[in-house]
Amino acid sequence: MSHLFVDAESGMIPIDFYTFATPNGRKVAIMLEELELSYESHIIDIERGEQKSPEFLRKNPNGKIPVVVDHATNKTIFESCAILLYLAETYGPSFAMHEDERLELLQWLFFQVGHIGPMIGQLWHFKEFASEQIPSAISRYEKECYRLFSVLDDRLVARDYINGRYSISDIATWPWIDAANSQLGLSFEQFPHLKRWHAAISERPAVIRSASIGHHSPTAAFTPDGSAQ
Ligand SMILES: N[C@@H](CCC(=O)N[C@@H](CS)C(=O)NCC(=O)O)C(=O)O
Repeated sequence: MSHLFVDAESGMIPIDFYTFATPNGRKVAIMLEELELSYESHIIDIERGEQKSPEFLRKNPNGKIPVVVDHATNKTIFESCAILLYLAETYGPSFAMHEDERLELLQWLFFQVGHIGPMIGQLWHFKEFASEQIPSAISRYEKECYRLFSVLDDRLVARDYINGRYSISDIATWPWIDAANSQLGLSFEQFPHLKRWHAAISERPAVIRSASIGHHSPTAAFTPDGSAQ
């Protein structure tokens, strides 16, 4: 496994991670922690619109977190699943997939990007943030979220993880399922395999450590041994 440390001469942390405490930010936080990379996290307060500042738009023209700037390779990457793929391919041999696994992995990664995130995101909006309560919108998205829960539950009947072994499709999906359950009150009662998968990932040390990243606190830099700088 590649480890990046603070460059002794420049004192520079190789990876800058721009984030906020949301499911898309959490995915990348989990991955950085799983890989034990050295990085510095920077809060971009999306409630105050910091993601639309000219400086941030130069990093992501779509004006959303998360973004990773890797000074070791001189790359700036937006879109959380592109970041996961980049980190897996660049620093995570244990996350690399054989060619025959790759196509299946991509399908579940795109399933997360195209369905899980947007549907749970819409439910979140209509349940928590909309200026008026629209029961038909809440019921439409809740029904669709439970349908997606059942797709995942079926997939997990005969597998520990979405692609068999723990992979970036789990890392991409878990923060949304966790938020749907803990923030939006969606129940796992009818979905025992999803519940077991959720519980197993919740216990991973990297996932536990990632919970504090993106919340307002003094900017912290994390090193492979977990200490803050
Ligand atoms: N498809 C994007 C979605 C990113 C996204 O929606 N980020 C949200 C937070 S989870 C955001 O920055 N929202 C602020 C805004 O839309 O202005 C990804 O996966 O990175």
